[in-house]
Amino acid sequence: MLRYVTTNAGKVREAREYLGDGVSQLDFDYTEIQAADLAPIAARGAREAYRHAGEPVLVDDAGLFVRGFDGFPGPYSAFVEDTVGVGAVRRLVAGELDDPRASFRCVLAYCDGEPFDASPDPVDRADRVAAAAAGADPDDEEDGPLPVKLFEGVVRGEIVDPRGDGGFGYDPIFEYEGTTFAEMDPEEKNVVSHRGRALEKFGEWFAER
Ligand code: ITT
Repeated sequence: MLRYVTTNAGKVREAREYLGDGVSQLDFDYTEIQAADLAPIAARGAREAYRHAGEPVLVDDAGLFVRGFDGFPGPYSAFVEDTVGVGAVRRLVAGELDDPRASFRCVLAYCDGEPFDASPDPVDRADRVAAAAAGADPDDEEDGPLPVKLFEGVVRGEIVDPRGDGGFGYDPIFEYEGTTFAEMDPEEKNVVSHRGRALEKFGEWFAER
């Protein structure tokens, strides 16, 4: 059984659309390190979740990147949603920027404790260096970083006044080709969304595995 690691039920709903019933939620709050990119956060989370669960895991780290703010809130999207809310992000963009462009990004990180070709870009280099500096043996499964495979999906759109009741998080203020994600049903959103695109890549690779 593949465990989809998240505390967010909205993510699991969308993942099931793609991966079917062979996936179940693992409600595990892994440690989110501070990083400018999602990839190292997801990779680290996948290792921690695998060590916790002992079965194949898929970690989903996502965020909203506003172009005119150099990617803010990005990896801090959950913190910003929990503190000031998505309406404040909309007001900030409307008040400070002439450019409403933004992207949603999702990185899926898979780990099952077995060796395989890691992702082309060794995003966990910093982890490996830190682990080695701390005296870990990178070849020791218990000690060093486990192999992780990453799949990324991106969708570009614009920040708008909130519309729609569906989805979750920033969906009401993210418009894609005239429709906000909150105005789409889950199937429609999955076809174009950051998560749908990452899930598609993962699904193809996992079917081969
Ligand atoms: P987990 O870490 O437990 O998976 P989370 O909701 O905290 O749950 P993230 O750390 O990936 O997830 O935070 C991403 C933030 O971006 C959070 O505020 C989400 O609500 C939001 N988000 C992620 N995917 C989204 C999507 O498809 N549509 C709208 N908002 C999304």
